[in-house]
Amino acid sequence: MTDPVPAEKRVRAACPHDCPDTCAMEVTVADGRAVKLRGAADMPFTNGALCTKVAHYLERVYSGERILHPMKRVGRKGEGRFERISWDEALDTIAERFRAIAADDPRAILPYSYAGTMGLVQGESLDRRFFHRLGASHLDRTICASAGALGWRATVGASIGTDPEAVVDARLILIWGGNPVVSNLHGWRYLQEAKRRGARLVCIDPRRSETAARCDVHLAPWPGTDGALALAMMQVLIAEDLLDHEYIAHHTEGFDALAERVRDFTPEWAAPLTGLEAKVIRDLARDYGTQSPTLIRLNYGLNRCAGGGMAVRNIACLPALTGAWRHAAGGALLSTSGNYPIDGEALARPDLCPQHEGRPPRTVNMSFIGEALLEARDPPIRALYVYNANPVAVAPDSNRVKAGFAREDLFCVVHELFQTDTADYADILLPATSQLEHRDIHASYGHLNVVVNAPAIAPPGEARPNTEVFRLLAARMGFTEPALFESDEDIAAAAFRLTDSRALGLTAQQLETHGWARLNLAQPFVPFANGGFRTPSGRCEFRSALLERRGLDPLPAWHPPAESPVSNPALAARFPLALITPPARNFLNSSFANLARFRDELGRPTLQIHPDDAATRGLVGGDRVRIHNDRGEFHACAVVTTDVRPGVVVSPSIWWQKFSGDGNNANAVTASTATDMGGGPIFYDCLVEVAKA
Ligand SMILES: Nc1nc2c(c(=O)[nH]1)N[C@H]1C(S)=C(S)[C@@H](COP(=O)(O)OP(=O)(O)OC[C@H]3O[C@@H](n4cnc5c(=O)[nH]c(N)nc54)[C@H](O)[C@@H]3O)O[C@H]1N2
Ligand SMILES: Nc1nc2c(c(=O)[nH]1)N[C@H]1C(S)=C(S)[C@@H](COP(=O)(O)OP(=O)(O)OC[C@H]3O[C@@H](n4cnc5c(=O)[nH]c(N)nc54)[C@H](O)[C@@H]3O)O[C@H]1N2
Ligand SMILES: [Mo]
Repeated sequence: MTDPVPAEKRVRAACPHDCPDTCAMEVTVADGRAVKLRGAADMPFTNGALCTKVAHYLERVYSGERILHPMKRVGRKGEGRFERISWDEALDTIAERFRAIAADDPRAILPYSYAGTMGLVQGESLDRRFFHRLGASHLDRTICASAGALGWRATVGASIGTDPEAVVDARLILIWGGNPVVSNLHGWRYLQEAKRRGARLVCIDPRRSETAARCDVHLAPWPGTDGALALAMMQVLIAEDLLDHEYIAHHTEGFDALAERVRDFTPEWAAPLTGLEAKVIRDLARDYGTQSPTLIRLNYGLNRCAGGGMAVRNIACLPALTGAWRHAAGGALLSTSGNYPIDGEALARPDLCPQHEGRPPRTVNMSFIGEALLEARDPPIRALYVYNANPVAVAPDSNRVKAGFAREDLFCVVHELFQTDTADYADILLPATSQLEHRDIHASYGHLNVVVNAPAIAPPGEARPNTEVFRLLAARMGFTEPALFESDEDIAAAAFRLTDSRALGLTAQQLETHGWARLNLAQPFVPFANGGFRTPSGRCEFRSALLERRGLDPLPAWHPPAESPVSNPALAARFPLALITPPARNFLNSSFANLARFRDELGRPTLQIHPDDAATRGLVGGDRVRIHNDRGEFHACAVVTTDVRPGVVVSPSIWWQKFSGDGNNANAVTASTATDMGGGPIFYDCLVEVAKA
């Protein structure tokens, strides 16, 4: 007699999506089918709740639109017509093409991935090892946060800041370039609690976002001018001596040079640049300099502009001037990711790269994939392997991106759950697993916990995890290094450098049953109360050694937007409106945008425009409009609203082009220009004109 099969089991999971909240989840499985998914009730940050999207994750898992089998292209590139093939044929075809190209120059092969899953196993382990061993071009993963990350690192030293669970005791909170109600919902709960306890919330955002509408004060600067606002705040703090002199003396570097630098950056100077009144700027600085504790929750919205790196750097200087870092609830937070002892080299094994004389490694910037595909020489890109990403929809200047993907001589593999805009251009399309069908382990960039993900159900059809495909491909290529064949369990177990076995306070096995663990940091966690910055000097660097070494301005400075009436009047004469395209609440970048529930709810792409701007163009709400500039155009339905300031238009994103009505999305008009630091894109630094379609 065998034991009866338990009717139901509970499996611990992690939300895989690119969001600071990295929720711990629990899946209920009955007869091999996931029947329920909920936020873990025992994990304080998740607090038993999921966002509107992931609450319906099972619709994604069981969607009839999942890719179930390997396929090869039968139509034209981009047409999206495919025919089923076997895994053997798919893998043989890829290995054969890769071998032939690598015989000439393996750098002609380019992996392309971002954060379709944030898991360390499915996102940055065997994939990296495989392409390293192959000698392929490296991908610089800049598309989201590289400008801000570098501006922060230059100042503070690492992606470390205030404990997001400690913010409840702050008195004044600046929510700067972030929209947590949409993009950091669980973090918003703590900010709301602070408000309940009496904190004043100030939101700095060119539009009245879902978050701005719930704050005490909304300041709407012109996009890309946050750097000027922060400089003016510093000028006021220093001129009016609203400083913590002891903190500055012991824990900062370069104060005298900073004071000299900002002397002329008065609120009167910043007013015409930002579009805010000088008095408003001065009052904000005075509030910031006299309240305590003050918290700045800055986010990546403000780093998607030409001066995005310097803007984040300028803002990161503020809490060191006032000593706000002394308080658990004070300071500033951009990302928590630097707290995790992730063993990047063990995961990615850069030592597997072949050393060829006279053939230096090549790195390609993912944000400008259109240029790379169309213009790269020495060698040109001949093969592309896309996974965890949808570049045709999300990369800037998509007409160029599409032209690159349409190259007949490009061999393109796409590994996906769904037939995205990018998948339409694949020569070989492979079926990928969802988070419920593979193993992983996750760090977070918005809290301080590790979250594990155990497989809950069998993959549908012939879907396979990223790691499994790279193991199979490595064998087909004749590679023999054991690191290319490691199991997901072993990779997960080695993902964190746990030389101090108490770093998590739990063993790997305990973690698997418990599902999550907070990093074993000091409680309360006040990272820079006594200095201890991760910069070369160990101090908060008003004068940055890192930037100086890179030949950049070592001091805070004003880096204007690339496209604005002030910085580029000639362009603004033709395209006077600043377009920003932040995430729609129901989409996660371009993920979920294909699911009927969310697409139907949003209906179609919209463009929010101020009544004055609508009137001068003869537009009324509901009009179909054409948003255009020299790079391209897309269509949307006009929403006339005072939620946007005059001169600014907003189109919540990221739509799939094939579902947008006109075959384009907002990235048809965004620019392939790089940020001042980190080589990131400038999605929110984009001038357009709007007309009736
Ligand atoms: N629901 C949902 N959640 C998400 C995502 C999603 O697509 N959907 N995406 C995830 C990802 S990948 C990321 S990186 C984060 C992004 O989330 P956030 O870091 O919050 O960034 P954004 O949503 O890009 O922009 C936030 C706000 O900045 C404003 N903004 C635009 N330009 C400027 C500017 O120049 N200055 C200032 N001060 N504000 C500006 C926008 O209007 C927007 O309201 O969210 C994650 N969470
Ligand atoms: N105009 C405009 N453009 C933007 C932005 C914006 O605000 N405005 N935001 C930018 C930002 S912040 C970011 S981070 C990028 C995001 O860009 P991407 O990281 O490309 O994000 P997604 O569009 O969500 O595409 C991820 C894809 O990975 C797939 N995927 C998920 N899990 C797996 C898996 O396990 N295996 C495989 N093989 N595939 C998987 C999903 O189905 C999905 O199609 O977009 C950027 N583009
Ligand atoms: Mo992002």
